[in-house]
Amino acid sequence: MSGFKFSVGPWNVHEGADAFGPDIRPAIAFADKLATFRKIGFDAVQFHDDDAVPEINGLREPEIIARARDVRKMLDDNGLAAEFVAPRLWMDKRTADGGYTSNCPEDRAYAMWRSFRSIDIANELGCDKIVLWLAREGTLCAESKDTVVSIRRLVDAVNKMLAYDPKIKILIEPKPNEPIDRSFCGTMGHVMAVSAMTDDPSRVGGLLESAHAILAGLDPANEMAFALAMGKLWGVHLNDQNGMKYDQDKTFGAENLRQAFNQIRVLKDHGYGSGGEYIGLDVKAMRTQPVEISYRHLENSLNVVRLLEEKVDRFDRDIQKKLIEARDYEALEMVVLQLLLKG
Ligand code: XUL
Ligand code: MN
Repeated sequence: MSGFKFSVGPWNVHEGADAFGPDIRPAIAFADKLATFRKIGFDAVQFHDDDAVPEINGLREPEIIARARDVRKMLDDNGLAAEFVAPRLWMDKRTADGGYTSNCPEDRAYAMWRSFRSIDIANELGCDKIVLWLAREGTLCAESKDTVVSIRRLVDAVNKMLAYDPKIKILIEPKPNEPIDRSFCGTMGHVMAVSAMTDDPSRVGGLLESAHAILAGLDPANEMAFALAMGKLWGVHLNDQNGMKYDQDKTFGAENLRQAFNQIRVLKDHGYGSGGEYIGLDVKAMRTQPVEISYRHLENSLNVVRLLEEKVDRFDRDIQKKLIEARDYEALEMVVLQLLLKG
């Protein structure tokens, strides 16, 4: 039994295409995904704007709202909530140079249009969180953008979203690179700094994805702790990653169990979830996985979280305290390794 509530995105069950090869599994209908999500233990769904309203660019605002309302009914029918809506600002030609920080004013206006529509959709789905994964907000050519101007543009875009809806919260999901080379918002420290620059820092927080922290050469649990210390960790994307290469979105704990243990430890120790926050997963099935068993990575990740919650409960805090007092960190490390190695 977990003390957490869990969420997942429809993109986490996918057709297996990667940068070097096409789809390899048939698509699973959105309605079927919802039913299976509920069955395997999820409480909520994460959305991109066009996960909820496909072909959004070709629709007018009332139609977008009507379609989002239909999705709300599907969620209700399955006993699921919506966690957040994220504008997908990386698939359209108009975001080739970024959205909020594009050099072209028309592109920036398009990015705002998608952001406002995401807020409209969130309102229909009954959630108050907008996630900004700033996919192309950075540079491919270092000299192509003025970074100072770009950071101000980013803050300006967030301010416009805050003004559009006085109840909406913005969660920035940092990532240091991919698909962009030099990201403007690569770590949780950047996110907290951007938050502080906005018109209402109390409504701008962070979502930490494990793999993104590892790609930045940082420890995911430490990154989570940084935002927790500021009361601003409002979402997580648990997954795993084998070193600093392409974004892998592996099953949580599959590469580094101790790092995974410490993420659950920091979340549990600091009451993550008590404000309604979800343990979100952002994991992808391997390309080799047959469609009939293409939810396995989600089930495995949920199981790893639950097993690590037990390990955190069994972590002997008295011994931890004594070894800290004795400054015997070698022994403390072994206590953790034994905890993880023994059944
Ligand atoms: C990309 C990534 C995204 C965001 C949502 O690396 O993690 O899926 O989580 O837009
Ligand atoms: Mn993510």
